Amino acid sequence: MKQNIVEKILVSHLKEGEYVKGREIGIRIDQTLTQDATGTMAYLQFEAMGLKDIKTDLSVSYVDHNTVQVGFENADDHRYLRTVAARYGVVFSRPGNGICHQVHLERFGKPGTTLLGSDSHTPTGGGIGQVAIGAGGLDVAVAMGGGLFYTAAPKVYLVHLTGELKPWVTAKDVVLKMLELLTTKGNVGVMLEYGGPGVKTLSVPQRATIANMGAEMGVTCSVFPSDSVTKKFMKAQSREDDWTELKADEGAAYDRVIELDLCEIEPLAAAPHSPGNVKKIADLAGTAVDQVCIGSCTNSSYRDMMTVAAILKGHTVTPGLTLGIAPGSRQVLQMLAKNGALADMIGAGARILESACGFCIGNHFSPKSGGVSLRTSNRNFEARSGTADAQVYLVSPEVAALAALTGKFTDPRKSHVKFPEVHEPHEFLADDSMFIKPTAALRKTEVFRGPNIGEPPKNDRMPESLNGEVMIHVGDKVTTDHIMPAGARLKYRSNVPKYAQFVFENVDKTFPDRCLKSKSHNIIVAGESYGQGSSREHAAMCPMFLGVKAVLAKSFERIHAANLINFGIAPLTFSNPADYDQVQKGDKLTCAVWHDAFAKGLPVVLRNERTGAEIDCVCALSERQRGILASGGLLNHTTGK
Ligand code: MIC
Ligand code: SF4
Repeated sequence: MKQNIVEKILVSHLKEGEYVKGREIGIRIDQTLTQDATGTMAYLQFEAMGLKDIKTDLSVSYVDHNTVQVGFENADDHRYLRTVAARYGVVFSRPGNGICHQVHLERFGKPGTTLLGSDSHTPTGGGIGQVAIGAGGLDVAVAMGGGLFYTAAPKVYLVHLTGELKPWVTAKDVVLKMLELLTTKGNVGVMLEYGGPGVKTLSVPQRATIANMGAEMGVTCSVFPSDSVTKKFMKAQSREDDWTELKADEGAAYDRVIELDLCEIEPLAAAPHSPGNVKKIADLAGTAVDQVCIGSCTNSSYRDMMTVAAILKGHTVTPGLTLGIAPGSRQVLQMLAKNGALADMIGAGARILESACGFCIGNHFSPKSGGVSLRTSNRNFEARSGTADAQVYLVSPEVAALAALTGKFTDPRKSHVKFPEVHEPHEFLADDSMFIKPTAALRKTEVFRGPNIGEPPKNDRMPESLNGEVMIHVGDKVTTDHIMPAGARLKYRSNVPKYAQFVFENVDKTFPDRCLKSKSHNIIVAGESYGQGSSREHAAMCPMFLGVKAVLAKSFERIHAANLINFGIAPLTFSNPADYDQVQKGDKLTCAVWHDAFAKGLPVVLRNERTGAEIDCVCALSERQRGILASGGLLNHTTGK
């Protein structure tokens, strides 16, 4: 049979199930990555499951999210992560080494392999030809221990690229165009494969930018072929031996083909407050800008940074505007330092930020009240920047750098700045000294647990019957940033009782307290695409801690639905979406056969005690998932509780 790239990788890793579209399959995971914000819980769960050895080819623990370190919490987390990695045989990437996705692409990503990461932008690895998938920490912990990763055999869309990008048009604009076409919802169960003659015109970091923001469309991953461009990149990273060719068979089939002519794309931006709210830079030109932030796992490669340096060189950032630049990795930062580009940035007045997530996760650099911030990152959800009324636009590094000089949105094609011709280097600076690689001696390390490290929370098995109350009724596209804010609250990630006090902080501050006091089983009612965005399993774990037993929504995003199941919360969808309007906050929803609905796969029907109406729910889960729910989550399920 003729296979596309996705099929080649998935079928060669298939260990359970039949490869039939939409059906659950179990695949072997070759590599895993974690970051510190999701990592502590992932390793605590790894330990709680009694796992002792890493069974993947490679597992890496990065520290890149919580590097601000106000208070002891983050530093203690870092020490736990370093010691637990040493103990179990995980590679540890020390703080300062860079953002997980950028560093993984540079040093570890291998074409044709599977990568599972506890971060929703793990699909960045698709730029180098990996099936790279984001998941909750618990799924990653299972994979580290040699367990399979379960997902539905996907629909595969081919994005057929032709032509070549014009000057000033970038990979960011390609993916914003894709977001305009596919939008941020309705793409669950889809993997994107890029192909066609346009692919060879894109470098690996450009491909990675495009694969990175597939997360914003809700696709499971995006994969590029591995070709001579990939080989060149890997050779320049001194990793030529890791290269293999990867291409679709001639005549391979796809569920949909999207034609995209690179010549026709123009500079774009995602306007507040969604990555899918795409506008033309030409139409925004002249709008005043207060802040510019360049970096994040989307756009912080060597070439991005060199382009920015070339634009800034010899100029000064306009008064009243602040420019922050965070090179994506220590490799990039060191190269900029050595070749003088860093001096050009500093000379222009840029504030050089650590090679970490920083501004992107709202950890620092929040804009002023109502400020317009241009960022090269991937998410502009309301309040994510740390300033509730800020207006965040997502743009290319080129557009960002120009705005820093002019103080306004500037169409680069009309500016007087010369287009910087920057090429990929023949040799990157490959210095792995900030990785701690596992050794037999390190396996004797004692694991350090500071006061911020709590136990993973436990859950009861599903109750026999549901005696529920709707504690909150929210609309469409509620993101995990709405459910579980990060930013200043991020430091409580390892302490669930504390972090749970902030569930829905920016939506309804009374939610946690009401849940804890309630005598019923708590229920969340939501619209379309509930749980968009981050993979943070705390958006399920903390509601579980608050006694939430079900989320009833019009639809769910993939990673969040899987996290809900892992933490024993039933993700139910309305059979009839109109029922959404018939349910109100405070309604009592009951179900006499609740546990058995999952244990035996019976239909789930809820009764609204206020109206007497019956609500038919869809609970389209595999037998494995129903078993997990009935047990009250994956930890109980695997430990036999
Ligand atoms: C994000 O971009 O929202 C994060 C922070 O990287 C998250 C992970 C997290 O919440 O720790 C993600 O994308 O999964
Ligand atoms: Fe870090 Fe931002 Fe990338 Fe998330 S999206 S991994 S916070 S840089």
